[in-house]
Amino acid sequence: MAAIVPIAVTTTNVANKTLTSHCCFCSMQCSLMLLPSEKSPGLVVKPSPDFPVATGRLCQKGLLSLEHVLHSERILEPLYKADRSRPQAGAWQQASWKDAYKDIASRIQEIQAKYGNDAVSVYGGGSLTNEVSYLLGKFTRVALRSKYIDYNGRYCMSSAAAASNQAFGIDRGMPMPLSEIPHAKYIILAGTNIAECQPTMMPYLMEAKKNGAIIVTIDPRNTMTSKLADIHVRLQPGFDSVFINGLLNVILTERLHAESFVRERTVGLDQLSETVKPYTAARVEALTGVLEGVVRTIARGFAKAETGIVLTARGLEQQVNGVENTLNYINLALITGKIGRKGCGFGTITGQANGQGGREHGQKADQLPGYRLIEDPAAREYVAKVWGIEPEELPGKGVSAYEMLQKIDEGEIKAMIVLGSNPIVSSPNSSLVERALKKLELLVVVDLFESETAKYAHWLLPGSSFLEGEGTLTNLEGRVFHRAQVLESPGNSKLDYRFISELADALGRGRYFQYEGIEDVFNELALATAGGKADYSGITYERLIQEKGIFWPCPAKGHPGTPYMFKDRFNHPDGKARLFGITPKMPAEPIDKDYPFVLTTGRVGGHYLSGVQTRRTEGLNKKAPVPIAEIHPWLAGKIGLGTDSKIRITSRRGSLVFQVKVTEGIQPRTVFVPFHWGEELSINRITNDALDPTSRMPEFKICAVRIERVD
Ligand SMILES: Nc1nc2c(c(=O)[nH]1)N[C@H]1C(S)=C(S)[C@@H](COP(=O)(O)OP(=O)(O)OC[C@H]3O[C@@H](n4cnc5c(=O)[nH]c(N)nc54)[C@H](O)[C@@H]3O)O[C@H]1N2
Ligand SMILES: Nc1nc2c(c(=O)[nH]1)N[C@H]1C(S)=C(S)[C@@H](COP(=O)(O)OP(=O)(O)OC[C@H]3O[C@@H](n4cnc5c(=O)[nH]c(N)nc54)[C@H](O)[C@@H]3O)O[C@H]1N2
Ligand code: SF4
Ligand SMILES: [Mo]
Repeated sequence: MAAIVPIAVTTTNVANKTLTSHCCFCSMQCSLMLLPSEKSPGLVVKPSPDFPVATGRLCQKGLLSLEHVLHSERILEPLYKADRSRPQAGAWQQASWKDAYKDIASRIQEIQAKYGNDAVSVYGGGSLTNEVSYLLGKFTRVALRSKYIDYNGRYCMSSAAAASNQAFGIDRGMPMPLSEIPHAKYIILAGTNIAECQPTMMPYLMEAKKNGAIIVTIDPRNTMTSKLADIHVRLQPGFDSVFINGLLNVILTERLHAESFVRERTVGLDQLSETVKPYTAARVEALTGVLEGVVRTIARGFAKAETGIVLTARGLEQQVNGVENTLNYINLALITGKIGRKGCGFGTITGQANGQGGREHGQKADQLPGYRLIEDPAAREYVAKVWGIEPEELPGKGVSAYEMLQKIDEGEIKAMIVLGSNPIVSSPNSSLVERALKKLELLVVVDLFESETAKYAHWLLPGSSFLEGEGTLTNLEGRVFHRAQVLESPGNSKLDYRFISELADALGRGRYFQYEGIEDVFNELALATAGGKADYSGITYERLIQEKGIFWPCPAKGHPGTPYMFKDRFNHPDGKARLFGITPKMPAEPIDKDYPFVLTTGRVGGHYLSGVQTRRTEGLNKKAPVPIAEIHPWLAGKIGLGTDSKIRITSRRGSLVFQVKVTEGIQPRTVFVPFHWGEELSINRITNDALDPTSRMPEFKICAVRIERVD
């Protein structure tokens, strides 16, 4: 590791002797400490017992998280491309922040004068703190006065959020803390690979197992997580709702449902019962290949278990039917009465570091802080008052992340500021994204590195890493916590929140962005959320530091926070949850004779998302330097795969070649490819950009492909 960035330790933490922070990667948000070390770079990361979530544990990514922060490729100065017409071709030139602001602001003003305010857009991320997420939303509406903002969480939690809102009237990924898991006697894990994606959650599942829990995993692959399972259901991607209807059918026909809970706390049973009637266990076996007996065993086991938990993640959510799939898993938890009491709950596992908080404070196209809807007159009035503007000055709702990229391609959006995302690697059908980025008159990327997206930028500005930016985040359980600053910003890099305020100033809107420090931003955020669904108004930095985290909603100063929601009521006005009978639909691109196999995509344990950080971490990259496609021996035989062969995967959008691993542990018609790489190793060049009609989530998990041997 070439550590050329000088490390300066600030006074913020010296008082504590050890420097503590939280890992920048997944939503577990494990706490870590930086201890002095003899070895370069002079600090070493150790797990910290300081945070009651993953006490004393870090996975490989957390242990190595310092490496990218100090990496020699960190961007340390504002950079620009002189040739504005073809930025991706020229070399970077260095500039001062003053010149950067001047040029960016004047180009934004020119573009807005010519095409209107909405021609400038913002694309945020779920790794950013609550404060930065909040400021990005405010900046777009108040400084740019544009309706176009969305963020990478659209690709992550949007189906889960829509389903939770429909069923429960509120979206907190896990409405109960992780500490409920060990009390569950039956646990269903669907489309979630916890062992690789939230490794420090595994001890909770292991403890449950020790306490006698049955664990069922539902996934097209036998994963590291399914090793823990008593039953693994190996489904072809796209069949979750068929399978769940089978479970619901057995439970309802055998009258195993929780009658009084369903009567008192839910509405919609009749419609649900009608819908699932045709899905007998025998029919589900015929449709999915899952044996009738297995359907019955799981249905009876879960319904009769004294306590139980259902957890879902992207496997079934990143589909055009992602909202409906999630709703069907919620049905299962509701009709069996497994919500609202000890050892029970339904949760969808949030992905990114601040995937929960990042979706609450106005980065989403249709939302204002606290989950308020931007088209709700009362919400507009309240937030406008907090921001010191008139409600009429607030724009309306924009469109989802991928649709913004489409609008660039169509010519409606002319400029974009990307902060905390790498959309050319993480968006589906990325040749459209490439074409769109090339059309932009102004692309500003604020990042730690020259990401694949930054290669198309006119300006690449040095942002702040997790060790530099103080702020608050909200973990997968809805626990808000404070993350201290540990290092000074290296070189001429800048705290993300300062960049946003200073650019607002350059645009002549600085009076709305006057903050002494980050705590000021939080206090304004807390006020803006008061009375909203995600209410932070009782939270202060002082409390967060003293209490080591507070669960929202926390609507008043002395309020203890809400670790466990839905004990007595759900968030719909009548207090009841909604059941939705789901008639399973086809994926956008079903297999056919030309494209006879299903491509699904996801993650490996050692890399994170678009890989910009983890591909620069030697210890992680060594283990997985390139993506490996997984196929079944049956499929390998069919294409005549030899020991040294690679495979070519072709979808309707293009063709890519991958190294291959043959494994019994995958559904025979399915090929799995991780998405952490760019350019010709980026699987998103060939994924499908069909969107869920409600959540606008792309169908990352299913597209039809052809597979050939390459020697
Ligand atoms: N190591 C690592 N950890 C991470 C991340 C990372 O990039 N790397 N990213 C973080 C983020 S942002 C997120 S969102 C989470 C994601 O966490 P997960 O959702 O757990 O991760 P994925 O690998 O995308 O998908 C999970 C599983 O879904 C399965 N699957 C595919 N299609 C289907 C289907 O139709 N039905 C069902 N039931 N399963 C299906 C896949 O085989 C895969 O094993 O992880 C977080 N943690
Ligand atoms: N095929 C396929 N595609 C997928 C998925 C899938 O399962 N399959 N999953 C989707 C999901 S769930 C997600 S969440 C998205 C994520 O997709 P992306 O948002 O593209 O992923 P990241 O790699 O987190 O991008 C973050 C970028 O911001 C930078 N960065 C990190 N922290 C900071 C910070 O604090 N400040 C600044 N200024 N920059 C920072 C990083 O260096 C990196 O370049 O990918 C989605 N795409
Ligand atoms: S489990 Fe998640 S938060 Fe914890 S160390 Fe690993 S990547 Fe970081
Ligand atoms: Mo995600």
